[in-house]
Amino acid sequence: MVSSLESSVGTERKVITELPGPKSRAMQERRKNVVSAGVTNGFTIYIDRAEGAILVDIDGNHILDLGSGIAVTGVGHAVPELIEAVSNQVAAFTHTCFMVTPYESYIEVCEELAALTPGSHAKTSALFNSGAEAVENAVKVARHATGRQAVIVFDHAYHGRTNLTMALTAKNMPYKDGFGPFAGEVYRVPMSYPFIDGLSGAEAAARAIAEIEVQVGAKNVAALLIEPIQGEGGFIVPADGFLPALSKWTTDNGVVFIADEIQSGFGRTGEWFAVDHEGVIPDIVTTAKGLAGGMPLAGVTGRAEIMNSVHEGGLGGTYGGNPVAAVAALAVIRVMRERNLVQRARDLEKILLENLNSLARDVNIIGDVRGRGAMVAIELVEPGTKTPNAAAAKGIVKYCNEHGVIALACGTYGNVIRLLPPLVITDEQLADGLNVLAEAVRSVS
Ligand code: PLZ
Repeated sequence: MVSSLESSVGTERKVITELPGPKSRAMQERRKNVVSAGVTNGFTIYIDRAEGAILVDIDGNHILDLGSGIAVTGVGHAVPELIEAVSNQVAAFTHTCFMVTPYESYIEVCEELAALTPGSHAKTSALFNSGAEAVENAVKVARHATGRQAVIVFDHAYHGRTNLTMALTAKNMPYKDGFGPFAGEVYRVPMSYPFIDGLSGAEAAARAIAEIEVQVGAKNVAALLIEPIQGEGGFIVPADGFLPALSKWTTDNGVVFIADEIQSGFGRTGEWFAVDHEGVIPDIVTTAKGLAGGMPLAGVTGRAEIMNSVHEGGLGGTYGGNPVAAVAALAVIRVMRERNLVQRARDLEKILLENLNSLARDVNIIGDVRGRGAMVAIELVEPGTKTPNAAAAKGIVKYCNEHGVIALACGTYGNVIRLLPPLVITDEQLADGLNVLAEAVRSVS
């Protein structure tokens, strides 16, 4: 399938076949013979090209993307600056392996990560390919730096699908079931989940800390690893004060505070990083997804004395910080700055929260509306209760998909619909998407 870069996709959602269309259905049949059944698709429309917030499928349908490939294409699809940077780099060289013969763009990305991540202390970074790989390496570094082993993680956490990160991830199905044994020295404590537990941030932190001290012992803890806003677990925004209290406890106890900002970072929440909303300064930050606009790149950025405590040659990998991905990240950062997309995320928050809160007043199955920036969700419940309503979430996603809107479900109980639009989405596009979502919610109410 050859796409023409010149062809203009336009900005409007346009559904011209039933969805998935006939060509996508045929493609789905074809894949069954050769693609592992273990890899599934949220929505089996096959994509031909994309621009801004619009995906065009092989049947010619124009689909509105409210998922950004799970928070990756924050700058939108087919960004000219990114196309140019990547094309030039492909022509210059695609790979040398940074560990063999280095190049400047790797250093530039690390300079940007040092500047953008919270805190003015000296920082160094190492680059990898995927979020899971970044999290694994952050844990490796924390263990090496502290000489301790235990890692604290939270209920509802998601950190990846590799062996260590499966252990760090909370949810069994589909991530862990039958894939053990899992890595050891991982301890899970309760998250702050205001809609469910009603606790203040200080109370929820005290509860978590008490469990750590009783069941693990502070002096055994290498790292406390947390998503400042949980992603896959249900867009759970902890109560104010929870993250600062945990951060203080880690500092007091020589524990490395690792913020997994793979989903919540890179401008998504209306700050460069979600911890910035509460002035928390992590010892290590993991990044991926939005960092490179769709090219595989991940970063581990932390206090220089922690990151540099690792012996020479202790960190690396063939492709980590690949030059094509590195220049893509530099282009993304330039576009984010020039187009003021962090501020745009705040504007989107206003529209999203206003709209969804008003919808929540009209129907009886939305228990909670929450999120920051362009990372906002609704939690679906049985009417008048806090009991998860996964069937409603499923019905809503299906309705949206059939009407040409990509919306993603998440949550430990599968009852949360999350919106992660590209930050470049127009007001008109967002209004259109929210209309479809409202129809979807009403259709299952
Ligand atoms: N940490 C906070 O959100 C990836 C997972 C999709 P990788 N989330 C999307 C799926 O079902 O596999 C994620 C994340 C947080 C780590 C990761 C892992 O990042 O790039 O998928 O390895």
